Amino acid sequence: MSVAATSTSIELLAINTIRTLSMDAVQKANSGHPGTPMALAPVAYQLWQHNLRYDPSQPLWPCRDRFVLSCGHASMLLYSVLHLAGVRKVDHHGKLQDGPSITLDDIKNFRQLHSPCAGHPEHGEAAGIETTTGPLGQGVATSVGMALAAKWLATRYNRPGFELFENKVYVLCSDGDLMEGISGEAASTAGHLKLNNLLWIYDDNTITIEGHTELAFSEDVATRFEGYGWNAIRVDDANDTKAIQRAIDSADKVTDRPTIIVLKSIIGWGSPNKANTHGAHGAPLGPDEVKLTKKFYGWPEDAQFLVPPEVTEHFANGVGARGRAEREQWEARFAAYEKAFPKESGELKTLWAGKLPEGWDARIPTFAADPKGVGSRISSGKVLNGIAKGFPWFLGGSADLAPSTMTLLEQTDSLSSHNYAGRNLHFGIREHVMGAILNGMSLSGLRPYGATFFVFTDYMRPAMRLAAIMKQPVIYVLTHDSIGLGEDGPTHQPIEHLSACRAIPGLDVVRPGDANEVAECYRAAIKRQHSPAAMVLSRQNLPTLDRTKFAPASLCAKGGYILAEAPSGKPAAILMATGSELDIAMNAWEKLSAEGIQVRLVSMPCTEWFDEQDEAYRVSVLPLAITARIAVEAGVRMSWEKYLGPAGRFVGMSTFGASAPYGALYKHFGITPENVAAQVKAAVGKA
Ligand SMILES: Cc1ncc(C[n+]2csc(CCOP(=O)(O)OP(=O)(O)O)c2C)c(N)n1
Ligand SMILES: [Mg+2]
Repeated sequence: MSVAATSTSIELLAINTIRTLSMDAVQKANSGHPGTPMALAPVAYQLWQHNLRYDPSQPLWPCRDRFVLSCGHASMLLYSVLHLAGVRKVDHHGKLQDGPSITLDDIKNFRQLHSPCAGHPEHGEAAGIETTTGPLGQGVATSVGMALAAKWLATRYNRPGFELFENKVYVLCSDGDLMEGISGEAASTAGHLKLNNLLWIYDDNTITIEGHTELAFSEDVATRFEGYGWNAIRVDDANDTKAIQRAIDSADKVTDRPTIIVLKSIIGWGSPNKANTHGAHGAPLGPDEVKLTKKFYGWPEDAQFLVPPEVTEHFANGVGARGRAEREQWEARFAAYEKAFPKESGELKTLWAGKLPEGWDARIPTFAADPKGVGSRISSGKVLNGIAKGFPWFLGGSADLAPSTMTLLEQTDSLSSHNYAGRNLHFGIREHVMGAILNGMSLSGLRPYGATFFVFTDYMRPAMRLAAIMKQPVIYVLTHDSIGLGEDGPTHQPIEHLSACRAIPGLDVVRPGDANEVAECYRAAIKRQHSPAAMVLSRQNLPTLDRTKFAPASLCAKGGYILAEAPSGKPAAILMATGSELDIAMNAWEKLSAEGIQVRLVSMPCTEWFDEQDEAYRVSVLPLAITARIAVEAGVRMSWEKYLGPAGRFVGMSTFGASAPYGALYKHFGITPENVAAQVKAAVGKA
């Protein structure tokens, strides 16, 4: 390979600045991956300087192109570019600040506490980090949601002569990204949906941590992607910015497919010690090799964190000036659009402000008391539809289970390559990428939900975890939430999943106990704009409680509340339950009350919300003095210890379930009003 086959000297200087900043930061931190930033500096330069519609002075311009570094271990590449491009700082509320998003000092503090330059790019730490990456495969998968959101917004809001949304999504990805199965789900989906606004650039460097990709990866990636319905282009030299530009230009002309550019590169390019190119994955080069490499680049050997002023100026005159002009043109267009389309522009402004539309919850139904009741998946379906009517950018779908998860929105269309404005999404049987697509949509301002059986959160958990890390208010609609699903048996019966989901910090795990709790829990969940929520719903019918006799369901917003007090007002025990076990606990409460045993019944649809309440409220519901505490939940005990205390008792599951009608299963596993009542009696010493 040439030093830089066709780059001009200022380009080469800019590219080498990215490289040396990355090398120096990794060296100073004595940790991180310099080799990939060194190899990918030319393509990153080319994308930012000549292609991205991105105004560094307005990094949250909603119609910007998105750049995703899926190989998050190469984070210094992103930080170097954000610094050099002069991306401006934005605070945690999205307000522009003076000064740069990434300062040179931040780069000097790469991987140190409180530096926005974390080991892997963390969305929210600095403007320009469009999504959190690091778990390989998540970035490429999230990019599909971003591209889809751009298409949805364009189809819904563009008008002839007012092309507001034309944005694209550019992704750099690595061998690891494409080895991970989620990339297959993502590419399959993007190909099916013909997302021509999506471009992945695959760093085909034939090396991963253990060595040559021959060890574990031998497919022909271009052919694989052609099979997915993608356009595949090969570029043989990662230093050849002209060839890279030709490939991008040809991708631009393809109207019916996403594009992957398979870009051959040499990791640690420029480092003279070939043996070390392997080590360059996860290790700094070492001071001697840094010097030799700088010499090779024609760089002052002893200079560190050197940013030649002409490079800063070059970026300002490039992406800076171009991006600003594009954004200003767009703003003029939007100003005209506002006059011509006040309703649509009003919606967009609300969406961009991250606000809920006025009256969004006015059509959430309330449900009449009904001893037979309905499955909470059914009431969930009604509530989702009620919300959707007043919330235009609330949309979602299921991983091929809509008839079971009840997530189909009436009066709207399916989203497809023929109609990107549809609001019923069909993710196919691809839970993992569904989770990531929801993240990408949410990062683009939409309010998405995705549905599957609760047990299959195992297939989606990595993306749920990232939603929580990124504080994205994604909604998961998770039905068939326990042994209550019955005959499908242990593979389909979640046991540990409530506790496993509660273990994810920042994920609201919500398990409403009747139809009105479903309604109020959705109302509370949607209002929370900085945390994802898992709505955990039953297949089987749950009686709709008579709220004239019991506390109002609106108390669900507090996470846990006294549903029914001990008749004397002086409880000797507290009975807690969630979801489908609320009815079982209610039955036990009635039995015990009739026998004169004083027990308080607490409905606890969301422990995360409850834990957020002030202490006065929490102890008013769970007084410290009452140590006779019993929890009922058709899952494992793990997440209940904090409420149960040492004297607590738990009625639930400790093994996998079984295949049988659900009534038989509840009996078999002892989750019955009789057993609950017996446990309460034992706890208060009246057994
Ligand atoms: C899901 C996941 N598994 C494992 C890792 C740990 N890891 C970081 S980089 C890497 C492989 C690097 O190879 P490649 O993806 O080809 O990137 P390159 O080193 O070529 O930049 C691995 C396994 C990870 N980040 N994510
Ligand atoms: Mg590699």
